[in-house]
Amino acid sequence: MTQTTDHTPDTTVRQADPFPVKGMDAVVFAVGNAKQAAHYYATAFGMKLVAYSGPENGSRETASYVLESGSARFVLTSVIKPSTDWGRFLARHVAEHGDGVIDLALEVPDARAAYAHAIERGARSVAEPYELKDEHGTVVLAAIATYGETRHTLVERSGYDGPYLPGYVAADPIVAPPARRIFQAIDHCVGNVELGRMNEWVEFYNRVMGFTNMKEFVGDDIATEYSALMSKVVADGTRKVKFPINEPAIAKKKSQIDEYLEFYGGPGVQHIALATNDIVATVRHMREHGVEFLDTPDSYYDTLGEWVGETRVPIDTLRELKILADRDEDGYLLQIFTKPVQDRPTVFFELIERHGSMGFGKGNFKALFEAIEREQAKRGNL
Ligand code: TYF
Ligand code: FE
Repeated sequence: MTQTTDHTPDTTVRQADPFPVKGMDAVVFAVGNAKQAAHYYATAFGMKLVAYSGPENGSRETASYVLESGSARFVLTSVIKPSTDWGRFLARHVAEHGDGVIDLALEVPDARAAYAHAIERGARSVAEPYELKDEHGTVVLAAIATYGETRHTLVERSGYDGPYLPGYVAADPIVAPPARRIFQAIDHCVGNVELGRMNEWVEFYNRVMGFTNMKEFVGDDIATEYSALMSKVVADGTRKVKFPINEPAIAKKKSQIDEYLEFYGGPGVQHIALATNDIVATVRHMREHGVEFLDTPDSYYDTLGEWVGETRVPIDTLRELKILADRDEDGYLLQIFTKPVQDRPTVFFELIERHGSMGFGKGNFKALFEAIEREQAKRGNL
């Protein structure tokens, strides 16, 4: 067969993405003590403090710490003395929900267009488009509401070259960062919503952001058998931004989602999955710095090799560190879950090392949910 180069233009009628996103801009946490939280993410998660805003540079109401690891960016905000609606919102948010995520901020090429599209499609406005400027350039922001009190700020950075946003100054690391960063990106951000509301929120992302459903989900079958939750995943056209949505299911035992809703005081972000290319090094670093992970019984590893096949990491190492593995038609993944990272049984983290698989660890749901239930039982919430 002869190779020809086709120079004719592609005339396929292709709908331009109505809501293009560049990726996650930041995960913003409202916390009781941002100074100490920043220390935790710097030491235990190996993140690097890059920017700060507080009384020393003109922010008298709030203190915010910006930490990065690769493309992942966390912003930790505390109120110092409430004097505006924003300060009062933060104070009440921490009082009602404990430490939690207030914003899954998305970087977009055009914040005004994204906002207009979202509002036209029925999103609730949290902030109309506005500009922030300093010597590094201009950023355009707008915000829309999602589940609970969570929002999506739409961030247009067009060439802005400051450390985060106008109002922030560059900051030096809190501790020397690890020799190699221990995670590189945000893989997905999961929301918990009330019983019966999952489909509404999936449709919200379909309609408002043009996100489409991924094939992985937890349906009735798994829910009634052992998970006590249902879950669907929406993602943007590039699959860079992935948002699973969980709701409780009626089962024999109290759902882990109900436990979250009770202690968070409503819907909110349940877990943030961090992508690593060396989960063994990541877990070792975090364990050495006191992060607690869910336990996995030895029996899981006794049969793992039979169905998961060859992985980069020997089964004995997975067993030692309690890392889970799953395989599907596209490849495999390694994953592990922390215990909740505050006293309330609410927000936790996942570490995930993907090798082809675009899934979320369906093969591990049983082992994972049993491990979560053991923790629920210890807390007296099962
Ligand atoms: O994000 C996911 O879908 C996986 C599995 O409460 C999962 O991490 C699903 C629900 C849940 C905990 C983990
Ligand atoms: Fe996950």
